[in-house]
Amino acid sequence: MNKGKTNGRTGGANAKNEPHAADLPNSAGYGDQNSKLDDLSQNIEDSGGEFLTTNQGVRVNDNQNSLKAGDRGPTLLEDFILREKITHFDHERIPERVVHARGSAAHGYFQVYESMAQYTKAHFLQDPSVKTPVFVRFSTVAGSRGSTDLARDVRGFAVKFYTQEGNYDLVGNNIPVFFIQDAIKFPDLVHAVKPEPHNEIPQAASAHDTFWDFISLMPESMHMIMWVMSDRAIPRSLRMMEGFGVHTFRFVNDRGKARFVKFHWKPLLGLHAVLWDEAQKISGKDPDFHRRDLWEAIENGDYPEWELGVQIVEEKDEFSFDFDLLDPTKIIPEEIVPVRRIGKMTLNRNPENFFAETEQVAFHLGNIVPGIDFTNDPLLQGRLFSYLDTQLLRLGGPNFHEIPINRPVVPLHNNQRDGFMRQTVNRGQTSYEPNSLRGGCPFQAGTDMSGFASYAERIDAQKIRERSPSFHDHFSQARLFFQSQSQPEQNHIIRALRFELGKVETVPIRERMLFLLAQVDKELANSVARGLGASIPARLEKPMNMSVPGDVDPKKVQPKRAIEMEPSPALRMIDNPNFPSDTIKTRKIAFLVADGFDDAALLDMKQALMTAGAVVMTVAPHLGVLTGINGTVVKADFSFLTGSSVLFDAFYVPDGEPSVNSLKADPDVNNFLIEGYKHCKTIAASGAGVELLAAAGIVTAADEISRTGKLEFRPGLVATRDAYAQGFGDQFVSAIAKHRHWEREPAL
Ligand code: HDE
Repeated sequence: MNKGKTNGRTGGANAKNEPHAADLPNSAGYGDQNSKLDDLSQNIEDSGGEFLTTNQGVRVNDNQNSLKAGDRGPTLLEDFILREKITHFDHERIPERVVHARGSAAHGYFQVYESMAQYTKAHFLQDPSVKTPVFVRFSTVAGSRGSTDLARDVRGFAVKFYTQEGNYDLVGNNIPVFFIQDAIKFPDLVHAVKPEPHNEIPQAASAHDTFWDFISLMPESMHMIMWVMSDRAIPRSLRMMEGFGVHTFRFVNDRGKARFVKFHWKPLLGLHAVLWDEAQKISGKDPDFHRRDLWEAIENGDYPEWELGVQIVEEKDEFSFDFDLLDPTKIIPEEIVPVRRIGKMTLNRNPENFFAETEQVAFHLGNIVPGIDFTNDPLLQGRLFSYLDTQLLRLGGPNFHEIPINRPVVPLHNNQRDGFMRQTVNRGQTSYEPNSLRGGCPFQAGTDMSGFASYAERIDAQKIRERSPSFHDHFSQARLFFQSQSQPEQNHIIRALRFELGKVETVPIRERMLFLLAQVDKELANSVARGLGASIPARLEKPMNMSVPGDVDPKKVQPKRAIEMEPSPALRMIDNPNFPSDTIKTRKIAFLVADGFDDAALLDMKQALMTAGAVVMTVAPHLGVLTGINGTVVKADFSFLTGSSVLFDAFYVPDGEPSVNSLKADPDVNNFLIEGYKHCKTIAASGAGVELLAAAGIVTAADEISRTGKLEFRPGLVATRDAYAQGFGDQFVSAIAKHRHWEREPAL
């Protein structure tokens, strides 16, 4: 139904004849997420129970045939219904984002735990009873709109807070540092990583010559490279990754006192990743894996949650670190400045319409509210220009703030007018300030009326194009990251580098990379070199024709002073002390079944897993329904054709001879289990189900003899010939909670 209204709130200026500055922070009705839903719903049209019309409201009487001269004659130009429909269709697409094109989003709300007034006057960080609506868009960076979710890539993590002081956008990533230190290098970085321009290959992948050519000449990218080669770049779920504001920002309190702040999002489901082999297979089996996972979790009521963390640094401590707070290739290790968790964000509603919301949402680092401010990080400063600029093109003009998803929940009053697609009907004679004809409206707001005033930082400098020497150490934190990883995670980084550089065809690029990796960690470089069948060059060979020495000057590559830091457990994903390691909530468990399963063996285990919060799905030789020996009927969620081992976290084969015998006859079932085993996932079987694991070579006769009554034969292999063994379900749950059993992974 078309509610027949548009733009209820944007037209704040026309809704009341005499808007007043005092209207602005008016809280009534705006403080919870439902108000944002109401706001959006004014534009919702769901075509339910209505006649089909043209865009002019004329009812269409035949939507099957164009207007022709006779039933076999030519189509007539007069057919305005056909022309309108085809013209609209021809113009349906807008340009995709130049980066972060592939995205998935959800609505939710944020609540602060306790007032942060001591640090910031930002209204949404004052009162724990206020629910601030948010819209969050996750994305990959390099791929096009239709590319796979499972690319090895940074994930965008952009949050729009619809606060009562206007929109605040925290436009971050799932990695706390960036490739480059200065915005002027961003177009080069993006051109290097995108498909190569001559043949548009490869899509959504960094494993190609131009990316590594650029990186091998940009030592400042080395810390970020460690992160993107780690499992952080292939998350199990968007719900299981951290978010970071990356830059250092400022908090400013109502007395004007400023402090530096770094923002973190900590997922309550913990940090989890898939293996690279899985990622590549998922890209074929379900390229929408992350999008589907987020959508389904919200539909199931498993609302994803993150805590907002802050690291606060007093201004007087600006220079007390071994790195520069303004350098976006550096973190502040949590062991030096702890992360304080100050509030929680819950995502609880899927978008109504992908295009209207996820595609048209426009985030901008410059959308900021009083109490938060920028710093002079040169990457941040460049971003401040880019977002509005790109959105003018992508969203077709200067009025995209009127699109429902971008509209603030507070009224807007200003003298900006007209432009393509202007929706607001501004009333009155004046569109300038100062004016007397409208009593001076709209007024400037004093800082005591939530007027934004920039932090008055003192600047006294020469105008130069230079990089501060305090930005020159490119390796200490790269090393800190690598050395803070668990053994399996280090192995994954090495394998990722072998894979990526193995796809590089130009040998000198590989060699330059090996040289840079050797500055990070000798063993890392040696191990990558072994995989490439190459050796580490003694010096960095600069290409002959290189015109810009700058940071790629080999002399600068050697750090003046290597800073040694204690490993930081907060940087790893496995056994990271900041996250729970005992939950299997929302993990997907596949039950491998056919007709003739043992009813109780299936139902009891299902109950145990669901009680622990997991999602149980059946995979069977055919779709439709399956019947147990005692008549229980269950639906087959997948067949072995539509499902795949890489889409699940763990597997269970219940007892029931007829069921197990039909599974044994299908070679796809073997592959399914062997692949799951190879990916170090938990596998369980009861009664005759153990036979299936034996047939796949996963359980051996020796295993059975040596286990002496234990339910877990080997890490992550939980099996019992007794279909109803005591504690079987609990054992399976605790094995799944380990996420993966890395002991099974082959050595490098
Ligand atoms: Fe972005 N970035 N970026 N970026 N960025 C965009 O804005 C840009 C950077 C980030 O879901 C674009 O509307 C420059 C860092 C996210 O819609 C564009 C520089 C971080 C998103 C742009 C950076 C980000 C974007 C493309 C270097 C993490 C997706 C479309 C100076 C802190 C937001 C658009 C969404 C999107 C420019 C670097 C995060 C072109 C110039 C660092 C999450 O404006």
